[in-house]
Amino acid sequence: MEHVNLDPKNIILYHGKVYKYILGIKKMILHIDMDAFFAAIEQRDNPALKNKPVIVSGNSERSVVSTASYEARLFGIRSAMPVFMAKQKCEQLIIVPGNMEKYQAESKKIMEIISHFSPLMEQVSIDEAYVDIRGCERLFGSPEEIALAIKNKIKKDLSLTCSVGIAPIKFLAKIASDMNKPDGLTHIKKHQVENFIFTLPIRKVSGIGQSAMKTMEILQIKTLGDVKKYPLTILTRKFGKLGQRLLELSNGIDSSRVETNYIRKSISSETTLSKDIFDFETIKQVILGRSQSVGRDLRKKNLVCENVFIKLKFSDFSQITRSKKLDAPICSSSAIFHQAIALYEKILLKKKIRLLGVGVTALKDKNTPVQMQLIQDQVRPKEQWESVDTAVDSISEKFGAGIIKKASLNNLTRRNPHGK
Ligand code: TTP
Ligand code: MG
Repeated sequence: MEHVNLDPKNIILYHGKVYKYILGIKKMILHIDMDAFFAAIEQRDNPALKNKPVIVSGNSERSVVSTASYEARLFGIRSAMPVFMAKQKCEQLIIVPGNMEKYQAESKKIMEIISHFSPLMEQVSIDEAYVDIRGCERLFGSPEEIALAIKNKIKKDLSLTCSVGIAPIKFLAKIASDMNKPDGLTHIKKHQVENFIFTLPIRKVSGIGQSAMKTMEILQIKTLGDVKKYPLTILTRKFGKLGQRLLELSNGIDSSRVETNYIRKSISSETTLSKDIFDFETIKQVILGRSQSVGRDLRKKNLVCENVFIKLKFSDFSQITRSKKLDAPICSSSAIFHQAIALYEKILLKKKIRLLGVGVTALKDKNTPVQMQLIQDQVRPKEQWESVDTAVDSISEKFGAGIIKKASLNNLTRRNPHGK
């Protein structure tokens, strides 16, 4: 569906038709970009910096601004500006040295939050990502609702704001996220695309360098729509490959997709039990059920894990987690089960259990070139477990995940029918 005949002749002759065809694609892309990312983190962590003009940078003669808080931007301070110049623009400017480790850690948390809304996610820098949300609407609502949910979750969990752009084409989603910063939400709807492109200042299109901008001036190309005044031969002569891309974009054609490069950092499954329990045999069976569910999810995504954890919530609602780093990656349900049970057996149980969860972290692509050493099960050799997993997975796929489970699990898992 995404393959479009990009023969420039067709675009020019039939651009109206091609345009319609492109916009018929059921694609809805979100671009999420954190606001004044490094500075916002510093302002969050140090109340003395709140609502103040702050830049993050080195403090030497040669330093440049890495980012400026929105308060500092009011003075005309921008990223990449020499610090001495920033100081001239604002006397009360506060300079904070950067802490890359902290920013990376926050970035990870943000990407993890976003990844829960769609598996089609592409992280493009430390503070921005695209997600293709087609197919997620039934789960999370309209594009605006999804964007708001992402914004709210990031705000609630991390006390940071972001701006989100929504559009049916990737390059427009990025432009949209920049339009109402900070804390913005901008949706370019399908019927607005043609007009939007027509009036979009050409400097807003990424990938146009200074010398190309000069040529634009000479050719009187002020908006993306102006590009259509010229045939492809002239555009490629003047701009090389960029010429063709600009012509495509001016016709609403952006065949670039969201290239999934993000792997969720954890998979887990938990059940609130229909009654609080103490009995080991029953607990074991619940852990088995959750391990099967996690294993199935891992294998479906072609992942392996190097860390297993369990979560227990007790009758008084207190909760604990226990985790174990493994020597080698695993993905079989039995191996996950054995690790989870070993973790459970180390806990001295004093209260009845209300909720049980099993999860895995440190996920990797199964094809990562490490030696796959599945933990041997005492009862069945590894190959047999793998074939059991495959059989269980395919039956679950056909008839639903709940079809295969031990009979005694059935009465236990009714309190929360959605218990994952
Ligand atoms: P940006 O997203 O470009 O900027 P920002 O998040 O600070 O502000 P905005 O609200 O406009 O999105 O970059 C993300 C981070 O990358 C930024 O906080 C600091 C760093 N960065 C640099 O170190 N040098 C630079 O020149 C730029 C542009 C960013
Ligand atoms: Mg940003």
